[in-house]
Amino acid sequence: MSMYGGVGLQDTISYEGSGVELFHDFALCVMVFILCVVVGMFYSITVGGGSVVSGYSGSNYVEFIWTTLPVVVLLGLSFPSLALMYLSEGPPGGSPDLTFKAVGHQWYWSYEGGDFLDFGVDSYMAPLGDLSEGSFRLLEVDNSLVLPFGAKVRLVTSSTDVIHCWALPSLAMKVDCVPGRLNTLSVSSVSPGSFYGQCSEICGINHSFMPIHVEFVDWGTFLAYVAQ
Ligand SMILES: [Cu+2]
Repeated sequence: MSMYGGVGLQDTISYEGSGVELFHDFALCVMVFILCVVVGMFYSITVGGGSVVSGYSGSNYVEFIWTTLPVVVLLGLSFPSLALMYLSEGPPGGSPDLTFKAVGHQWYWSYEGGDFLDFGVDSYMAPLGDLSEGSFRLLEVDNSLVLPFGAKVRLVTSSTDVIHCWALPSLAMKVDCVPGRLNTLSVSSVSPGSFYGQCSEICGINHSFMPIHVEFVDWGTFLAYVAQ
């Protein structure tokens, strides 16, 4: 369990998600460094009487540093950020093992399997009366999305009415479902398990009641599920 699991956040289960977690840590380090420098300078100028900065008035050297350093920092943040953005849309040139479609409706999800022509389920939030002990209130659904773990799954999202957002924190993933548009994202888990998310776009009165439940299972279980 990473430090995020320790504070109650969900651990990531994909390579892309681990990349996002690493990038977050890196950006946080950069921000803490900048904060320390700014606080140090502020302290030096006010309480310290400006002893550190005295003698640098009109210095070309200092102006060069404070112009180029932010550029270097921004470039250092932009490259891993762009790399992650492209990575989250799937491996470059790599063909996915499976394609699934998640369509948002007011207020439920429907899933279609592009490789299994007659596969399609509607996924509604399970009513409170149907919950058993240990299940999650407002997060359980009647039909969850079952996917094989370790497979490269391409998820295509869209919507039939308003903008929804298919979000799964364990995959560090959040993609808008826009009517008349297809957005693509790569969904792959390195471990089996049950993961929960919610619609993350304020989409109407029952916005909070369209949860997402993805189960990552082995290929045998997946094929048996699809064959049903
Ligand atoms: Cu929604």
